[in-house]
Amino acid sequence: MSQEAIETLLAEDRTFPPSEAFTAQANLNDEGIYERAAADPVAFWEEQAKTFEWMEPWSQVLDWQPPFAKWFVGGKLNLTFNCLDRHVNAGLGDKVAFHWEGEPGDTKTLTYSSLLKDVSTFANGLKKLGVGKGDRVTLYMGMVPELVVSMLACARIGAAHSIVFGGFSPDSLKERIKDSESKVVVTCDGSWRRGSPVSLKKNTDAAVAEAPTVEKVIVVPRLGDKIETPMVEGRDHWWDDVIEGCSDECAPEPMDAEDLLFILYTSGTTGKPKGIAHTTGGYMVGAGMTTKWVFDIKPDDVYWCTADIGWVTGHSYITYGPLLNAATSVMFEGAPNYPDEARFWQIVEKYKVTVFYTAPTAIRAFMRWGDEHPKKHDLSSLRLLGSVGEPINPEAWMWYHEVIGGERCPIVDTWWQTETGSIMIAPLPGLTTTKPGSATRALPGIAVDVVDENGESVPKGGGGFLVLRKPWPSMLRTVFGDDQRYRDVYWSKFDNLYFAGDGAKRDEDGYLWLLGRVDDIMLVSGHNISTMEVESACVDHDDVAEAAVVGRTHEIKGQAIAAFVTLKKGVDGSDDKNTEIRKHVSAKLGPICRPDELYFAPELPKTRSGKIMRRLLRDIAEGRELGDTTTLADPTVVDSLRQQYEAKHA
Ligand code: 6R9
Repeated sequence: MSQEAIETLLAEDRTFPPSEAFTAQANLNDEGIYERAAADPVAFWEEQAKTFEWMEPWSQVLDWQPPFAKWFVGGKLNLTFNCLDRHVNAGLGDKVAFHWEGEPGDTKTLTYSSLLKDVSTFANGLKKLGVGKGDRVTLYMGMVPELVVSMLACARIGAAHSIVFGGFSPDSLKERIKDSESKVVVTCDGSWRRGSPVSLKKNTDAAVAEAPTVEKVIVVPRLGDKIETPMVEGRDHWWDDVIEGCSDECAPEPMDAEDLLFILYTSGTTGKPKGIAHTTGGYMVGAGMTTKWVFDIKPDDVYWCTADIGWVTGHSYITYGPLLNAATSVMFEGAPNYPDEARFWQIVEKYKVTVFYTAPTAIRAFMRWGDEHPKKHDLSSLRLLGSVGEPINPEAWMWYHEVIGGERCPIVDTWWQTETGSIMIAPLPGLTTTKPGSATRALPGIAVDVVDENGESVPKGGGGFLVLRKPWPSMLRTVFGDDQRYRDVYWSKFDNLYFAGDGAKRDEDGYLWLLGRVDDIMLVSGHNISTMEVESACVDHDDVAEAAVVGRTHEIKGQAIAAFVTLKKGVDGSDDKNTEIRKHVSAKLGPICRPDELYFAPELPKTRSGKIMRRLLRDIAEGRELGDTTTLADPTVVDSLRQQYEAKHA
């Protein structure tokens, strides 16, 4: 990192302490919790675990044989009992668990007692089809209530779910079904995508044709006669036929704390996707507690996480975390810009959403679409805002704070991963003074550090690799079926430290600034420069909506900086504008960080979960063949960028 760039970043002097009123009502408002947790993390997590209901107590809190952890050893529990029965037994049966809103505007209300019945009924249906404890079930569905019901039904009977995002191709689905050796696939006939019916069943058929472990396919009718749905005799069953005649009571299967709860595949830059394995007890404690602390969930809240359940954010913060806290949530099937760009704000107003959790990519899109959309709606119910998935640029943070939060809502920027299971770094909204762009500090009980190449902590003001020094309850236990890969990817860079793959910096106050994946850090004339900071400086220019920055090989400097920029609505991408933006970056971060090349792009290449794929831009900037593009949300985006790039370099 260049000295100028460090100084600029650390010069972020806007700070936002929680209001006294927020602190007074917050679930956590005693600063001492950090110290107590750090003094004895194992005892701290044991105390948290006791807030849930167990069928049998554990004999040991943590058995740590690096890098393999067992938490709450010998403890028995059922996660769905804690998500559902526990609340129904406490008299909350009529409380709304989900306000479900379909893309076309159809709605459903699921209460805690109705959800328990639906889960139990489908659990019995799965049993009838031969699914039992230890089996795996792949769920390839849209954002319909049956998806939540299916995941919980699996957990009810001790089968592990493996959810594959409904936007993935038949090939990706096939790979994941085969790796998990799933016995059953639950899918939908199709799903709505911006007003058009999209078939899911046909993709499932193509995948299952080459996945011999699958015995049964269960199909949820979402689109009905809007789409053609061929059924294979003997193998395929409609959802309604499966549950026909099933009892709505199903005793929760006693699960060992370390029994597999789910597998979720993450695709890295190379190799086949990794099946991240999470187990029952530790995951429950992590997802449950962080929801309570970070989102400050109260009985009257209406909480909305806009993620898809196909990603870990949806697992932990749509399904398990909120249900563990008896929360009322919104679950939304559609897109933020269909039928128009105000759809999210219309939903916030309709359900009087109080806690709202979304991603920087969405926030930057809202900024680009203009303030008029949120301004049309009453957002005064909001009291807390969250962000996840990528570093949030200070500019986007400020917009979120002002335009969506009306300057009154604390923002929790939450850093975590599929592998960590639950949030690791985030403000506690009643305690932490926030700074735009910083995820602030590790949660109580989480031992985050920033280290150099040798695994030594860097001093305040320095940057390096983000690591976790101690095991935590919701950590991944392994890569499904591949312990060696688990060691290699996460535990081999440093001895006994979990390496997250992200770069980070710690400022003089000890605040953490996430810099993105370490592969995305550039080396320009001997200076480490994070793509993230140059992007933030680009977005800081009034006309820029979004930016992606990569390094490309340069004979003299080692790497040269190339920036790909989308402009706000109505701004013209002239040569003058190009120079102006590059100068702006130079003025903010120092001349060393000034992009050598800047391209205007109508869209940036992103994964289906909204993360910018810099790897592909690097391929374009280096004039290389494009690597794997199967996880791209819109493959045409890279073709158009490549043409532009080649035209300029011809
Ligand atoms: C939850 C989720 C994990 C990667 C992670 C990091 C990036 C997530 C972030 C963030 C900066 C944040 N990331 N949250 N970077 N600030 N608040 O996104 O899981 O899909 O596994 O991605 O996402 O690079 O390593 P996953």
